[in-house]
Amino acid sequence: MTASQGSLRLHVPEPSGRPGQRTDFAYLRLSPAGSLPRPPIDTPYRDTLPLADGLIRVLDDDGRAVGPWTPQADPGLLLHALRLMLLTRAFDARMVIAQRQKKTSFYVQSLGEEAVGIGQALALHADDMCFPTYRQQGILLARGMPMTDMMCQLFSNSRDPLLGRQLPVMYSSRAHGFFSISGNLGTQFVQAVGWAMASAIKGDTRIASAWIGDGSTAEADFHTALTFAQVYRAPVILNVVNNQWAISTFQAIAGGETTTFAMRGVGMGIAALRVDGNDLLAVLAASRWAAERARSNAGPTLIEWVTYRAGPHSTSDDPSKYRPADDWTHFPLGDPIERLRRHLTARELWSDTQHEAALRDIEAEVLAAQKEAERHGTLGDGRPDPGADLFEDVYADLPPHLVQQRAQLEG
Ligand SMILES: Cc1ncc(C[n+]2csc(CCOP(=O)(O)OP(=O)(O)O)c2C)c(N)n1
Repeated sequence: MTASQGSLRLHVPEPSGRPGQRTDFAYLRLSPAGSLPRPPIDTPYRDTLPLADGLIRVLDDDGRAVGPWTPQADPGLLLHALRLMLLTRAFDARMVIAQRQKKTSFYVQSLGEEAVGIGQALALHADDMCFPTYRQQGILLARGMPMTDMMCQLFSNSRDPLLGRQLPVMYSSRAHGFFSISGNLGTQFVQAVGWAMASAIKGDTRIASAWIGDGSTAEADFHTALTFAQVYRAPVILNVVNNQWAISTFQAIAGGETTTFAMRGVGMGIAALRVDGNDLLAVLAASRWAAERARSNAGPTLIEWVTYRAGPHSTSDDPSKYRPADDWTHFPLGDPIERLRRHLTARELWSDTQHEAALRDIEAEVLAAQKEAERHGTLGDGRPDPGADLFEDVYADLPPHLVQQRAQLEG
C-alpha cells in the first residue's frame, strides 16, 4: 500500500495531428527501400519477424527498383497495372460526382489505396477467390468486371445484377471470383479461411485472398480467422489494409500504436510481412511470395499493407472534422500512381505525353460506361416495381409465410 504510486489512469491513444495541425508521420517507422531480406517461400514463420516489424519496399525515392524483393515483372504487366490504377481512380471520381447528383445514394472511393488490390489481383490466378471489403473495387476492375455492370449496381437500376437489394458498392460477382461484400465488418475474413480450407479438403489448387481494414482487425472474426488459418495451414493470404484510419478513428486505437498489425500474425504462428502498400512493385512481389507459399502448402501469410486513406471514408463522411486537410500530401509513402509512373518514366517505358493521353482515354471510357448504365435508370427511376422480386432468394424455395406476404403486397 504505497501512496507514492499515485492513482491509476487509462491511456487513450491520439493521433499527432488534428485539424489545423500537422501529423508527425515518424510513428510509421519506415525502412529504406531494398533493405529487408527476401527469405525462401517455405521459411518458418518465426523467421518473418523482422519482416513483420520492418517495411518491405522496392521503389526508392528516385523511382528505382532496388533490393531482393524486386519482382521479375514484364514491362507490359507494369503498364497494365498503371492503367488499372488510373481507371480505378477515374471510376471513383465519377461515381463520387454521381452520388452528389443523387444518381446513387452512397459511394466509397479507394483514393490512394489503388495499388494494394490491383497489385494482388495481378499476382493471383484468375480463379483464386477474393473476399474483399468495400474498398477493393480495383480487384473487380483488374479481373475485368464491366464498369457498366458495377454502375448498374450503384444506381440500383433495372440492370442491377443484385436486383436493388444491396447498398451501393456491395458488389458480388461469382464470375470474377469476388465474394459478395457484406456490410458487417470482418465477417469475410474468417469465411475466406473456410473457403481456403474447403479448397484444400477437396484437393483443389485454388487459394483464397482475404481482406480487412486496420479498424476491423479489432473484430473477433479477425482473431478467429488467424486461429483457423494457422491450425489447418489454410491456403489463404490474410491482407490487412492499414490506411491509418477507420472513419474518424486513428489506427492507434485499433491497436497499432506500439506494435504493427503484421506482428499479430507472428504471434499467432503465421508468416507475416509488413509492406509499402503504395509501392506497386512491392505489392506484386509480396503477393506472389504469399500466393506461392499458400499454393505449395507452406501455409498462410498475413500481409499488412501500409497506405493512407486519402479521401473521405465514404460520401457520408467529412474528414476535415478529425484530421489535417492536407495530411495525404505529407504522407511519406506518397501516391501509388505517381510512384509507378515515375519508375516507368525513368525506365523510358512511359512519358508525360502518354500519361496525358491515357487519362483522356480512360475518362472517355468511364463516361461511355456511365452513359450506358444510365440508360437502365439511376437511383429512384430505374426499378418501377421494387416489390415484385423482393421476396425471392430469402430461401431457395419461397416458404408459405413469404408467399402470403408477397400476396399482401400485391393486394
Ligand atoms: C460490425 C460493424 N461495426 C461497425 C460498422 C460501421 N463501420 C463501417 S466502416 C467502419 C470503419 C472500418 O474501418 P477499417 O476497417 O479501418 O476500414 P477502412 O474503412 O479504413 O477501409 C465502421 C466502423 C460496420 N459496418 N460493421
